[in-house]
Amino acid sequence: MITLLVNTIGIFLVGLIIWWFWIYQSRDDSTKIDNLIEIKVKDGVYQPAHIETEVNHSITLRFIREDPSPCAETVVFSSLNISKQLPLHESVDISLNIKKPGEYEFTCQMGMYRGKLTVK
Ligand SMILES: [Cu+2]
Repeated sequence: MITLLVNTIGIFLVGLIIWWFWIYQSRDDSTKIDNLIEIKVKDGVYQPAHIETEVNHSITLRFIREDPSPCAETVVFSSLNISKQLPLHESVDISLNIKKPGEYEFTCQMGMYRGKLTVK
């Protein structure tokens, strides 16, 4: 009877530790970044390809490249002078806070992948 009780408490504590360190903490991490937008780089398109934000507003674009072709390996925001390598299946964050309204295109280095960030 006591063994059963000890085992039950043990399992409960293990569950609590797992919840605290993995589930609870990981949820906390994702809320630290405001306005996180995940963009998949796949099948010749950015998904989503059109993102809207406001001036003086911080956003983070998280690029996840799932296309192994070399075409997809760089994302370029030419009007912002940003160019980033995208390793396959890894996420790459680009944080932006744009001061001027307008349309900012982002493409791969050959311009086959195309996306647009609209800042209002
Ligand atoms: Cu390309």
